[in-house]
Amino acid sequence: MSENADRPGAAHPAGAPSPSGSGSVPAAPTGPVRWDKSFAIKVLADMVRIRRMEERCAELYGKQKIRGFLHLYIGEEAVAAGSLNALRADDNLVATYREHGHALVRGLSMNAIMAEMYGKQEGCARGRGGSMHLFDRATRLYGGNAIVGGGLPLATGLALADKMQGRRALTACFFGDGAVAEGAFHESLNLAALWKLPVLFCCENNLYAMGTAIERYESQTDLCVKASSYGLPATRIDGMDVVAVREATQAAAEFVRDGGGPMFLEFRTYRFRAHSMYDAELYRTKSEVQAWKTRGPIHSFTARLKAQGTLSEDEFLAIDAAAQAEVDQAVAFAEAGTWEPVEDLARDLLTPAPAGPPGALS
Ligand SMILES: Cc1ncc(C[n+]2csc(CCOP(=O)(O)OP(=O)(O)O)c2C)c(N)n1
Repeated sequence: MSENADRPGAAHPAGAPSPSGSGSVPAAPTGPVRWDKSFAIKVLADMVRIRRMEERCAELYGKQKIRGFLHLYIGEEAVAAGSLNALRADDNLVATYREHGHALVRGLSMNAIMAEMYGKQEGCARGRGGSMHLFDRATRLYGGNAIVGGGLPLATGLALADKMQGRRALTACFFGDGAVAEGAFHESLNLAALWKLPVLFCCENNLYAMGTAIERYESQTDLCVKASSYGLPATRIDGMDVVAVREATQAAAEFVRDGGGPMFLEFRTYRFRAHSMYDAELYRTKSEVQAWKTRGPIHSFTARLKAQGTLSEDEFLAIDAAAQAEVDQAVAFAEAGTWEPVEDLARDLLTPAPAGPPGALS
């Protein structure tokens, strides 16, 4: 893996100094993993699949096979893999532009994701959305949203519809720390709390909004304080610890589904790559990034499983090889994909209503 520190056997210095930048680096998670082996391997494989898929996306971007914006999730995989493996298939999911991992864990095929990245019509949004707008009604993935905070009102509305229709499902809404500074965050939490809507607000706090550290744009950097001012329970979780993420999400999901109303989870995490593909990263030091990488979620989870004898190195290599093969297959699928014909371009546009007489209102 190109993120060398985050792989089995890589250097993992205990007690590495905290960076001078934003936030302190949590100690690497340790301790037993009390999951069935098959489940533990599924969660590990999900993280490895995300990592391998996105590493390839970065390469393909350099070759101009993938164009436009591309926001990688590398480093944050434990959040999607841990939380979405605690949800049910009939729960709704709303995410941001950094959503490739969420789509994959949700069950979209890597083929459909990669074809969408390429802009091919075999993609999950017929190639019209691209990286930031992965969408799939069959798995209840309601985007991929390029507007910071844009998913929160959508999730609140989905939950309102579910509540009115008596569906016992929740809507999990993922957003970055930057969204907490948006009006849409406050409007959504306010109404969701007032109407006791089944929304799980999942904040992926990677400590930066583009190149701005959280201390430089938030008056209150404890995001749980902000959320709980609306009267809903709010908890902070180590987002680099896939076990903690999954356990916390499962408990929260039960609370929300049982009619407890919305809940706010803040996952403290870190992106190892640039914000998007063009970013000189002048806002953080290399030592800060390195300190977080040594606590990478794939490395720490693998180390725990190995320490308790649940996973061997050969089994890890097999998971990794399967992920690489899946990526190869997805790239071949996207390469063989087709462009939407020009005559289809207006297909989803609404036909304008015939104009009435001047000044007429209907
Ligand atoms: C309403 C709005 N304002 C500004 C932008 C430009 N923008 C794109 S990403 C981003 C930073 C968001 O940071 P955060 O929510 O923490 O998510 P992260 O990228 O760290 O995952 C901004 C300001 C936007 N897309 N939408």
